[in-house]
Amino acid sequence: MKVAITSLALLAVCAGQALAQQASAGFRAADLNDDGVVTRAEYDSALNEGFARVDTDRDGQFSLAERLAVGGGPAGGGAPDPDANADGVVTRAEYDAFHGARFIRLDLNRDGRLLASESSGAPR
Ligand SMILES: [Ca+2]
Ligand SMILES: [Ca+2]
Ligand SMILES: [Ca+2]
Repeated sequence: MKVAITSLALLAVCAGQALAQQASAGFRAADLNDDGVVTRAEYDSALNEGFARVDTDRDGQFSLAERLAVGGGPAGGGAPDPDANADGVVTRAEYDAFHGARFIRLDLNRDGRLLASESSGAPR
């Protein structure tokens, strides 16, 4: 009986870890120095990286084609969309405003840093 309880507990712990790992893949990518905290500087550098990854023609904005190429594009169903003026193009200003607001939303205790427990992801 004791064995059964132990393995159940173990199972629960493993499931919890799997969930945490799943949720924090983006977080770990943004946490450059691996200290379990994503500072605003680390977040911004992840933003730059993310922007460069999508902006393949390097014109400083995401065209609809560029967004679709990375599986993005206009968000449906009321999901948050960085394209604030809905013209199909995400400018760097729209991108920064969107993710800046996201950082503030994720930073639950308002200390300017994201903890793994606060964040479920890095900038997209
Ligand atoms: Ca860090
Ligand atoms: Ca572009
Ligand atoms: Ca726009």
